[in-house]
Amino acid sequence: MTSLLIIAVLVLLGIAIWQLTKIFHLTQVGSAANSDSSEIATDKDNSVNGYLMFAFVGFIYIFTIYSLVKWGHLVLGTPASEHGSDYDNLMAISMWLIFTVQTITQFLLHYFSFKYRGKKTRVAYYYADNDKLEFIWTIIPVIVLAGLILYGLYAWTNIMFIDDEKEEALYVEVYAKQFGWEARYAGEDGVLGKSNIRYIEGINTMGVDMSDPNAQDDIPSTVLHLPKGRKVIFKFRSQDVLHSAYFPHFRAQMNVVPGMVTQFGFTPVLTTDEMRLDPGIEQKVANINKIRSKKSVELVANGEAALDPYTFDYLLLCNKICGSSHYNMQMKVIVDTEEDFNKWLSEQKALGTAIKELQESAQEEMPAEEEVPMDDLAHTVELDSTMTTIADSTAVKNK
Ligand SMILES: [Cu+2]
Repeated sequence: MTSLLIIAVLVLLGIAIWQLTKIFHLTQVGSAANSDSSEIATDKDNSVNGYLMFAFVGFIYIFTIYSLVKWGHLVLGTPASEHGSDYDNLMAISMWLIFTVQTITQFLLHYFSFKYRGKKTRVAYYYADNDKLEFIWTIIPVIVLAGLILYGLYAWTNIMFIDDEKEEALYVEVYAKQFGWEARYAGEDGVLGKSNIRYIEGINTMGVDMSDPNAQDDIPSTVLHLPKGRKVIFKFRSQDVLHSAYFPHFRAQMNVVPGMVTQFGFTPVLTTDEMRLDPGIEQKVANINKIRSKKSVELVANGEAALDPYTFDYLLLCNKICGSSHYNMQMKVIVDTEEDFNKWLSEQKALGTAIKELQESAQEEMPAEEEVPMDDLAHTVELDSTMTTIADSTAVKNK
């Protein structure tokens, strides 16, 4: 509210000054100081504008250098996936190209505006066209852009190509909803069971179709564990609105669309522990902890608890503004060695087992006459023809 008032006061002040200058101008009409009252620019006006052009290009250069020095360290650093370096390479080439071209063209634009600024004695030179010149300034961008686009397409197909025949790939479903993520591992059969929003019930929060034999060994998880050096193929589903699964450290992002399955695959190359030892990450962590300890001093002074020190973890973030808590829609990603990953996975409970156990314990607690049917989850809905189509379209087929 205070800032709104300040803005209103500043706007009103601006209007007042503007009106005052108008009144001042009106009082000067006819006086000697304002003899040249025409709207046509004089040599002096043109000179001032010419030098301002120079000043502006100087400002652009200085601000660019300042930005690079001040914020340059905020880039992501070492990529943690196999395709990450290709991606970074493409980004670096594009950025350097744009940077160089813009530095040169901005200088030329502003320099010529200065050099050929208006003068009473100067007459414009009539120059119709020059085929050779036009050919040169058309063909150079064509060649450069074609090269860049071809390289981009090559990198894109390399990154996006998923070989479904590869046996060793790990299939993981990533399920998005307002405002969080869940993961489901395909289990021993390597096939994710069918799923549909209509099957969501109790602990079956992802709507897995428990009548599908492939679904029995599926493993749900609230933390995304990934093995280092093994291709992981993600199948994305959304429960409600459009989300976007964004793994910044792995240079990966894919839209998560309700009613369909999207996919993306990458191979992690650095475990969480290895990434924590990366000099860039160590620097970032030190920075964050410096800010946190400063903040903690304030908090403690106000009688509140101090902040915990930060340790690095990979994150899966939502990168589509999907509602009020979008900013906090994230899931921890842990990259382990293949051994540690397999050990972790073997300790997890399959969804089929978890549901069965829950039903059994519920049955024990209930009196004998009120028996809970064992296939309670399997017969949740009798599918009509439309719903079968939906279920088929969202069914995840891996093999
Ligand atoms: Cu979201």
